[in-house]
Amino acid sequence: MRRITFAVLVTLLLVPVAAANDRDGDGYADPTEEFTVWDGADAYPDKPDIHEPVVLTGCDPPVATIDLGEPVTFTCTIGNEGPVALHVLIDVKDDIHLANQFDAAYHDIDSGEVLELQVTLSGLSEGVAMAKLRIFARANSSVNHSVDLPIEVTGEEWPGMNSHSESTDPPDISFINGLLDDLAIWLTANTPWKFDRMQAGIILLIGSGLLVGTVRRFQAQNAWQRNMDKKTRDDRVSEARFDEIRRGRGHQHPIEQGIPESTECVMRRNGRE
Ligand SMILES: [Ca+2]
Repeated sequence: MRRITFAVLVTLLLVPVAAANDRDGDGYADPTEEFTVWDGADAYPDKPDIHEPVVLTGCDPPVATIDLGEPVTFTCTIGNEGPVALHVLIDVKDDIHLANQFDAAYHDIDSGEVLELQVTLSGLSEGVAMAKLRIFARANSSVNHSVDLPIEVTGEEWPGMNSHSESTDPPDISFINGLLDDLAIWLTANTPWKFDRMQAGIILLIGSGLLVGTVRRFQAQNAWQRNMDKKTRDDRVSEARFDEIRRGRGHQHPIEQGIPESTECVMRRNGRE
């Protein structure tokens, strides 16, 4: 009985080991579709002296000096040196002096493939900062590889910040503000009340609304007048036609009356004759 229990225990202990292949015998199972390097498999299944995934990294520029608000973009390459495809999580750990604009994401890197990423950070406060590009190649382990991104943030405000914001903002805003300021000054000078830019804007809005209303009314009146003119013209034409017809009938009537009269006269005349 004891021997049977021992045999069962030994078999149970050996089953998982026997199920997972370990070609180089370093204690790390060979990667399969179900159990990948990400899950903890051997990244080098044919080398007994190595099992952790190795990535080759580099970022350009190696060092950067930026002003407050100024962005810097590093071009980083992550190459998979191993014989097995890797599934990795890449993020950027920022610093108190930096604003991070890099979105962490998962990537698949084939054996021998080199991934290229753009990492953008900008200066938040003055100081010497150290951002880190981090590559996690294992699900249940700490950072597998990291690249230092040393950045010095000066106390100066980046001059490009204003030109940048000006180029992104609609340029006509300041122009309108200037106009409204002029209008406010004019209104204050020419009325008993004091006007600021906003009030001037409201007045301009109401004024333009009234102007549009007036123009529309004027256009409507014009159209109506034109129609009336046309109508009276048409009326005059038709009246004239009626007159002509009336007059025509007037002329014809005596002629029509005249003919029988004249015939009668002729007949009478004939009868008398
Ligand atoms: Ca190995």
